Amino acid sequence: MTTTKATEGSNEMSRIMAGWFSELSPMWPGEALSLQVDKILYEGKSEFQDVLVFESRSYGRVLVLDGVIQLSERDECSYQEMITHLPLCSISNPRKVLVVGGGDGGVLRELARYPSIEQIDICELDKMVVDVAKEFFPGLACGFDNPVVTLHIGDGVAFVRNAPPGTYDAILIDSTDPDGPALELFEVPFYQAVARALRPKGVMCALSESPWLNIQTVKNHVNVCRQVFGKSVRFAWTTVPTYPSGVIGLVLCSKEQIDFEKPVVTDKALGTMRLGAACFKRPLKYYNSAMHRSALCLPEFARTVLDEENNTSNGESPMANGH
Ligand code: SPM
Repeated sequence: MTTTKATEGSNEMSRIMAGWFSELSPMWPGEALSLQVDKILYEGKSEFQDVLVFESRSYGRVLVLDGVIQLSERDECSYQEMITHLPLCSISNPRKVLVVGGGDGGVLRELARYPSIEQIDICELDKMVVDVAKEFFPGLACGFDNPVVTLHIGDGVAFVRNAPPGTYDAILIDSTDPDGPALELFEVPFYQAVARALRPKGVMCALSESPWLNIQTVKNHVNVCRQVFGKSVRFAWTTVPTYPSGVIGLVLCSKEQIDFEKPVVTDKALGTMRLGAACFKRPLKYYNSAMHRSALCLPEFARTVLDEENNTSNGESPMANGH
């Protein structure tokens, strides 16, 4: 979740007023999601960021970093399942996976559905995120109970840069937004390091931006990935009601040509979790094979901007910033 050292100050715009948390940011000017707060459970300041956990009236517990909602108990499934299963269902028998960020453990939990995985490295910058997840979000942090998981606390960019070439079948970038601390994770040198750390048929999936919020940011991100991965780059999206605009983008890349629209693992294979000695049924809540295919279909305003043939100019889309 937190991946690189903070370089800028935290977002001090978001606030709790009259019992409502409102999420304000220059990244989404003119709009703010508000959630009614039943109880503040935790407020802390780590070396890197402000950490807040509250019990909301309608979405269960909510984790906020530097004023930006990272997850709620009610809708976290759509993000964690899609960022994990879109790439993992696109390859056969993954053995080694790297998670950059992801300190809440939700992506690790989803990886526990793949019996072939024998090594998961996770590099999270902020130990406080892991500690807070273990205390307040056991339904996500259970992902750390998997004995194949090794937690590395440190800078995700440096970790990827130092990984031996050709190590991972999949790399999942579960970061904060493309602003401030996580900015490096949206730049060419980072993706070059990711490509180097992947095995030849390896896949990557990274948090991107909502096409409704800023299609220009999405276009830049996709173009950065195309500079490294060529044609094997697809933009996908999922719904997250507690993220601004209710939609979040994901970028899928592979080192060799992969047809991301045709998953090679079906949802039927993902209903069982193995966390150490424990093996139990845990049905998926959001992902299924049809959602996989539909996540790659884009609304016309986004398709025309992101399609490779239309994507060479630097002209700003009329939908930039959602206006
Ligand atoms: N494992 C869950 C971590 C969530 N990481 C992504 C957080 C993104 C939050 N902001 C979304 C707003 C749209 N830019």
